[in-house]
Amino acid sequence: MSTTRGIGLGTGLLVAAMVTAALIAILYFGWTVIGLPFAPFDVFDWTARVLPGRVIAFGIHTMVAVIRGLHLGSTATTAKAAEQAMGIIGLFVTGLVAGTILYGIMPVSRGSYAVSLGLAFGLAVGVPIALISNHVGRTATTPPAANVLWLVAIFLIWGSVLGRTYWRLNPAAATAPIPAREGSDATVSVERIDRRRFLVHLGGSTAAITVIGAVVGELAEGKHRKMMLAARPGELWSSTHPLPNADAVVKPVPGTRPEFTPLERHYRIDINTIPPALNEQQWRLNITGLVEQPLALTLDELRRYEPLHQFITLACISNPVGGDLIGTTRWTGVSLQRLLPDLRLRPNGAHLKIHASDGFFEVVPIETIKADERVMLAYAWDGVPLLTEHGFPLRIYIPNVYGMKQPKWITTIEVMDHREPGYWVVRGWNKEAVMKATSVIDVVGWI
Ligand SMILES: Nc1nc2c(c(=O)[nH]1)N[C@H]1C(S)=C(S)[C@@H](COP(=O)(O)O)O[C@H]1N2
Ligand SMILES: [Mo]
Repeated sequence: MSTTRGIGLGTGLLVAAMVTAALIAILYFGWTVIGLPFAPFDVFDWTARVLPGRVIAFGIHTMVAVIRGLHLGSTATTAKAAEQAMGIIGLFVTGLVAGTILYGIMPVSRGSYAVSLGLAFGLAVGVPIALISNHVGRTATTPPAANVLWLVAIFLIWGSVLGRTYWRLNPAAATAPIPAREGSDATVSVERIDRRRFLVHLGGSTAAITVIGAVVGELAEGKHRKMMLAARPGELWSSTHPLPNADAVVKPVPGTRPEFTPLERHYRIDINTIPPALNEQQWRLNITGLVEQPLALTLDELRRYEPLHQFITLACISNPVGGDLIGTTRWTGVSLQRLLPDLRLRPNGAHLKIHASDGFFEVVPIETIKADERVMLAYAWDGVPLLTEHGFPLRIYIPNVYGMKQPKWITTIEVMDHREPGYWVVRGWNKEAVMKATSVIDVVGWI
């Protein structure tokens, strides 16, 4: 009854699934509790940047259609959750595939080879993931060297556990120390019990790690989220001021979407699984390129300029008619027209390239700024500093174009003598992205 390939593919997959699930839970725990990198999100974000724009557009379009078609709730929130799930599933499947290959080529003769082979697999999977994660660097708040060490170490452990387990589950290996008589029923049943016990043991410990990692991580995450949402309700401009249309004769029917979008209901769209968290103390608005003197402005310096307040409706180009990827709030910032003289451009400076911390960018002609004082660098929405997910500490407003041309999390303004296409235009999206007027009837009321 004894065979050389003693464990079936099903068992092999089960082992890889258990060990990879535990690995993901440990990464999650390390991220939420200590701030170490959560590789699945970083790798997802990297993929979203390198894939062709058409593929991404198709993905977004499909996701929006499915979320709307199935009434899955807020498009932006559901889409972000789906992206995060895709990142995690991506790592899980990578673990399954790598585990299955490892299992397929596992030598049965010597345990030490098995562990070395497992370690080699850990390196082969872990090193690229660590490099990509560090390159994107979105999730980690710990130093880069620590991040690479952590990820490589975790994947080495993953590989060695897999290697050892596959070898251990193999009857040829398991019986090696016992003088086994081929075909002896006694030996086979001892082996079976022993392997089953081993599997149960492995299942128990990986399940425990997975559950503890996920639960503790989730608790830590919940705390962060609450802290972020503690958006001082009394400080909101809208909580102490009537809206401009407050005493209009025509009143909207109940159920009509509000003309002013509550901050926590404003859609969020960007290329990040986790929004960049910039630190106000360390942050500067760098002015570089064709200027007499490079500058590094603090947020307070920008706030000292006369503020400009505007009610702005922002929409995503992926918003279908009647969709929820659109929102209106009161933006506060400094008009670029007002700021321009202080930037001291060289005579050939004709365009501003706006760089964001996530690699997003857009180019604005000086002409546009000179012609329209509404172009502004905004630091507040509804009277409070921008929320992290909406671009803290600084974003731009350019009238009449879709969100895809309006960087959040701005870090640098580079003065150039030529125009360049923006992030999404480079990826083949609409060049002008001029916002189309839309009108929606949310509910019909009658008297
Ligand atoms: N840095 C950065 N800015 C960005 C994006 C991004 O991916 N990165 N996405 C843009 C897109 S496509 C839209 S629709 C708007 C959405 O802004 P909001 O999330 O605050 O509603 O942000 C824009 N600014
Ligand atoms: Mo967008």
